[in-house]
Amino acid sequence: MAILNRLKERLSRTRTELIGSLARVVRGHGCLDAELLEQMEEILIRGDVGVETTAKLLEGLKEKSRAAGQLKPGQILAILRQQIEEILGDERSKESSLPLSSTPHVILVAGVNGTGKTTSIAKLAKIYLDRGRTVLLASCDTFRAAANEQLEIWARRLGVGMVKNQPGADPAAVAFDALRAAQARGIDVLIIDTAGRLHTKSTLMEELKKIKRVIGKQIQNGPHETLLVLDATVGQNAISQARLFHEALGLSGILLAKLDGTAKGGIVIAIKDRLNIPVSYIGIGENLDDLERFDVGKFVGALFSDS
Ligand SMILES: Nc1nc2c(ncn2[C@@H]2O[C@H](COP(=O)(O)OP(=O)(O)OP(=O)(O)O)[C@@H](O)[C@H]2O)c(=O)[nH]1
Ligand SMILES: [Mg+2]
Repeated sequence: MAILNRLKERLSRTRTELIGSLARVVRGHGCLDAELLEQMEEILIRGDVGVETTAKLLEGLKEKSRAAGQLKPGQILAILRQQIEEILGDERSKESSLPLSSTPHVILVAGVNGTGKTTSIAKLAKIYLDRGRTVLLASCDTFRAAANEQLEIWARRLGVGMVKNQPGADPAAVAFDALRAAQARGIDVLIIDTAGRLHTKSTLMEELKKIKRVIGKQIQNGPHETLLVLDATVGQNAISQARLFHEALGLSGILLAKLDGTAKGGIVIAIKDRLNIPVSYIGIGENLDDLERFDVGKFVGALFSDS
């Protein structure tokens, strides 16, 4: 219960401004007509559910109402909730069992600058440490001089090792060294931080592909996870970022950071509906404990409570 309350509190802006507003107009209006549908559309789009996914949700409502006759407000909201749950699918939380496919289990973390990669990596490391796993971090953001330092601070706080090189070094070479070190030390999980921005000479995608290739040569099926960190506050642009990274890297999941403090949490629904890439984790704050495995039931439950 405490966990649900925390999630509810962190998602409060989306809960009140998206789901709460929908509930208010539905209850205030009383019946599903063109005017209500228009109001709902506006709220859904403002909450970043996206044009296509919004149209799909409202079409579903219209269909149900055609089949079942005039819907009561409670029914409208229940159908909406059910449709959102259907879009989000049945990804249940794997809270207690984070399977490790290999030793080390290698997680490559990518994303454009400022989305929350480094912070999220620290939180992810904490999740594994809390489950008794050993963790090594690799600082492959060799673009920014301060990047090593930033990850190093987290590594120190977490009490884990970190592999780095000089700014300007080849990120793939750092990844290679880190993997070697993880293998030599028998580390369970290697998490690789990467740059969000690069020199104009090379493209970010080529750099990331190279890191992936180098790891794949060194360890079977590596990297075992390729996570894209998206900033939940940037709006629909997150969808195009995800498309580009998925095309280049083949993502295993999305880590959606900064869901706290935004009213635009509808982006979760848009991501799943438009891209069909699982949202694996959500970031709900700036502290080490503020990362959760995404759980549809918990997420929808938190959003719809009080509505
Ligand atoms: N509120 C909130 N802030 C977050 C969350 N995740 C990250 N941040 C903040 O976002 C800012 C950027 O985070 P970083 O981890 O440095 O992002 P980055 O992607 O590594 O940035 P670059 O290395 O510059 O590309 C920091 O101020 C973080 O505290 C989150 O879930 N919630
Ligand atoms: Mg960073």
